[in-house]
Amino acid sequence: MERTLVLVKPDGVQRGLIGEVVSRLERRGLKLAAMKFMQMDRAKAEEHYGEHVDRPFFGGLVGFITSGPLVAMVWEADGAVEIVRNTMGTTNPKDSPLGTIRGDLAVNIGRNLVHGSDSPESAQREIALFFQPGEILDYARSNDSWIIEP
Ligand code: DAT
Ligand code: MG
Repeated sequence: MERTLVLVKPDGVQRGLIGEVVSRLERRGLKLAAMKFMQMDRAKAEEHYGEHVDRPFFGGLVGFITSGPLVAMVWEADGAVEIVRNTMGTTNPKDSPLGTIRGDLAVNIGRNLVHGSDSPESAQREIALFFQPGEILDYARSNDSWIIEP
């Protein structure tokens, strides 16, 4: 089953939106595989966002993501990466459709509440940054046949 990394960023924690984000992903039908409340240090943040190192917003982004606690999660589904991305909405909340997390709950690109991996390859890399293999749980979900056609 495909896995993706989701973060409720420090703005989401401060605004009391952890439950809202988790609830939307649960209700969509994604399956939670791992969850951790933590604060990223500078080294981890620079590695996580390494693709953006040369962008003008990199310093602000690293400062923001390390500024307070966040929730890191692994969610599973067939096509989990794409499903999470379209549940989150577009990078800039200003352009994000209503009905998405960013479109409903955010207004600013630098405070867009959530992170979701952008490809299965990124997901593997990012999940390994946040979780040991033993922290990602494989378990039966009793309502699976009502969410996924067997
Ligand atoms: P996403 O988080 O949708 O995958 P991204 O990987 O392109 O977006 O960028 C990572 C984060 O960096 C994004 O969530 C918010 C911030 N960011 C991106 N582009 C930005 C910009 N032009 N100005 C300020 N912050 C930006
Ligand atoms: Mg990205």
